[in-house]
Amino acid sequence: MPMDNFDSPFLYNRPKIDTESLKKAIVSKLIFSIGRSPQEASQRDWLNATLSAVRDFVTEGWITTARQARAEDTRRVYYLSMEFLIGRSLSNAMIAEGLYETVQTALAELDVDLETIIEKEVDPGLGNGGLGRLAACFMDSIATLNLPGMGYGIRYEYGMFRQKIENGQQVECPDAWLEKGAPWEFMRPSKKYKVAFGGHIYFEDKKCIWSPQDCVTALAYDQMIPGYENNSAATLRLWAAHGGESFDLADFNRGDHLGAVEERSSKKNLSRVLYPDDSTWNGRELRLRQEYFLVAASLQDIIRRHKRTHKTIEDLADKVAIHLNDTHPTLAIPELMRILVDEEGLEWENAWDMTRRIFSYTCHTLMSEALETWPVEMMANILPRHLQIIFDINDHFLEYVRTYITTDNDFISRVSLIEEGYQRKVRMGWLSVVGSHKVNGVAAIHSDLMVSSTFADFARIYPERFTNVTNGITPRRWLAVANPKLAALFDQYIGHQWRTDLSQIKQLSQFASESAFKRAIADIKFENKVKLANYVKKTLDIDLDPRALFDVQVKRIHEYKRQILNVLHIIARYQAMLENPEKEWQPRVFILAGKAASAYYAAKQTIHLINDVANIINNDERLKGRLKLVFIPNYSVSLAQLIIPAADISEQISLAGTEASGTSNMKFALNGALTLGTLDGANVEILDNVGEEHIFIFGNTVEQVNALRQKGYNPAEYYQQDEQLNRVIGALVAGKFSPEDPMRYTNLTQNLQYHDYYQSLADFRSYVDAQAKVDEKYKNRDKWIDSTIQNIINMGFFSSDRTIMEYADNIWKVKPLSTNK
Ligand code: 26Q
Repeated sequence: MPMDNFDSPFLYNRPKIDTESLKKAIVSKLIFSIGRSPQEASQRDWLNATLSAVRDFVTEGWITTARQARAEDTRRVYYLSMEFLIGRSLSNAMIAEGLYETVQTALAELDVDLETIIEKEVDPGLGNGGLGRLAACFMDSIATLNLPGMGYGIRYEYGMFRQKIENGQQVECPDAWLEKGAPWEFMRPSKKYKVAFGGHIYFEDKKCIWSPQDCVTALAYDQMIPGYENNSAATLRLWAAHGGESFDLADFNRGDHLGAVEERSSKKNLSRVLYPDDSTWNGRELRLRQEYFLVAASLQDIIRRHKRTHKTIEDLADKVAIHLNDTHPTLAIPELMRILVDEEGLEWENAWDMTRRIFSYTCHTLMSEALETWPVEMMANILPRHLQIIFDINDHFLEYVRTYITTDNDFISRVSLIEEGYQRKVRMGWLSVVGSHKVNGVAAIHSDLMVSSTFADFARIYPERFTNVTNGITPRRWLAVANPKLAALFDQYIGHQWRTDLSQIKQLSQFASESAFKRAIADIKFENKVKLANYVKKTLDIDLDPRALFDVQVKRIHEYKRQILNVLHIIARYQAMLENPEKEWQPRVFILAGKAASAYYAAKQTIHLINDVANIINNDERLKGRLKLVFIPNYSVSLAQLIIPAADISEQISLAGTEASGTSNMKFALNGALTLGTLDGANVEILDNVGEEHIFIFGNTVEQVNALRQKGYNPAEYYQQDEQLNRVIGALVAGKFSPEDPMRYTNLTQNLQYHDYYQSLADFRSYVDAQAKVDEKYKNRDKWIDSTIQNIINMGFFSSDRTIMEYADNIWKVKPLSTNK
């Protein structure tokens, strides 16, 4: 490897900095970068000075990593995602650089409390939920494994809305996360690309020419993603739209939130706001423009980088792998074809072969309403050349299908990239499958269902293309950062190798029956519960008893995730307690959190109901504090880091066959909560790993769900036959939880009684029974802790390092760079 003439005094065998030097570094940042004296500095000034000092440590490794990747010239992977939910940077970076204690001491000597300033850092909400957080865990693993890879996304000016609860209801506030400055990012004024839209196409000889109408500039902002103690860092490059010339944005009145954001400024642009939808697809024109914006800027950047070191574009597919995080960046497929054919002059066949070798695609859903399709007419207006290319891809594809598979016209119209009908639509999922060499689901059951349902026809055409890569989570953020005491305990027992090789956590099994170890685990859980209880007291003025069982469901609010089932059980428990107040009830705290898409009425009603029920329960003195319900507003990565380590029970109760994987289920288990869940998504693999004594599984299986649907599911049968359920529904129908507005939940109850698409009532009985088993088990705290430990030590498989190595080996074919010590 050629040696760079980059001699930093820190570069090799970098000495850990001492407290005095770090103090000087922070104060110097405070004075010279922030422009404040220590006497005048606010907590935020200290935060920014500290961030800036810590950032310097990451930067050196980052620069070397980039140089090394260039020098080694191996194949690289580019992860394209409309969302990256990276969370706060400071703690994670300090831990990655081995600086935590030194910074803490240095600040303490300056009379600054590290914990206080950590809480002041903004948490960039550049994602909706699971998919965005997965992308962030992947970046962390790419950095830690020293893989030649990079992420591309959008630097939304407004991330996911901030959720407030007013009168029990969700209120959306714009998330102006950049207003406080973004001290972690690097603006790259030299990395600018034009992105064109609209206009028309015409042919000159056989060559297609696109004459666009509008143009916007994409400007790069880089975020460093530090690897764990490896003197290396990956790049997450986010594009911001700049000076959008003459942009006529589509109407933006999708609920108050988006409207409010739009009105705040006249400088409309493409990277203004993240669409706050997950799971349901929303065909807004601006969203299509955003998707193309990401794709066009990223591909120009990738190709520029390639050309800088290679004479020809012909070997692009040997050097570049591009991963599509769901179909959101799938326009990259026709965009690459356009570049190769129109701009580079390659033959169609050659270009198509390269394209397919370059792309791979992950599907994150099973629900048909989540599949992206764009009206042909809309695409013709915004991306006429891409539409033309998609038609051409379709022609070649259908010709192939006709030649190789004897089939009927029905099959052809099912697999066509264009959905026919009153309004013709481009099917982005189909395009992703056809244009990629590998397609994966995100948990074993999901990948199986994918090939038997959503992509069944394609699995016949391309059986070798489909595969599974079960999701994972980074143990750095989700154990070391989120639960430092537990992490320290593990370090003490088995060393700190588990941080980069989570399978080592299994070694704790030798201490699993030692009483000192067990007590330490229980004590740490208790401390985490106290911490959460303090937060709830401070922000919501509700008293929680940390000795109670903490039962937690935190995730986006969606009918398929069945927060309603959770509420039905809480009401049933409430009624049972009132009926039999003298019984020895296990004290319980139910905690829920999550955002509802702005236009999703049923999800918003669910939030309202949770708060109404909480109000009644929390103020009912007959319960003597043995039952509490709290909805914690504004769920985010940083709140997850507070809530998850405090949980005893992890609610993963989606209808079987609807949750592709779930990832919070893994975070909870790693932090010692026991899963109460259905046989859905990654719960199935968690069951396989922890064993059935250490998990509470209930509810219908996918097969039973389908059978029920087939025979005609009738929710009435369930509540008529189940007295307890009948009373719960009865109370809701009678408006018992909203006495001032008894009709408030009429829609919700009617829906449950007559439709109940997600079969909550069918699973109610087994859910309530499973909840009784939870109480029973919690009585024997010793056995409970045994199960807690079994959950933790069997989470090795769920590290995103394992996930990323599977992608690297089987899909991307990229290898780690030689180490950067
Ligand atoms: C698409 C088009 C227009 C507007 C919005 C969207 C959109 C945005 C986000 C559609 C879907 C999403 C997010 C989906 C998501 O988070 N899926 C989750 O992915 C996780 C990681 O694989 C899984 O664990 C979850 O099961 C899955 O629900």
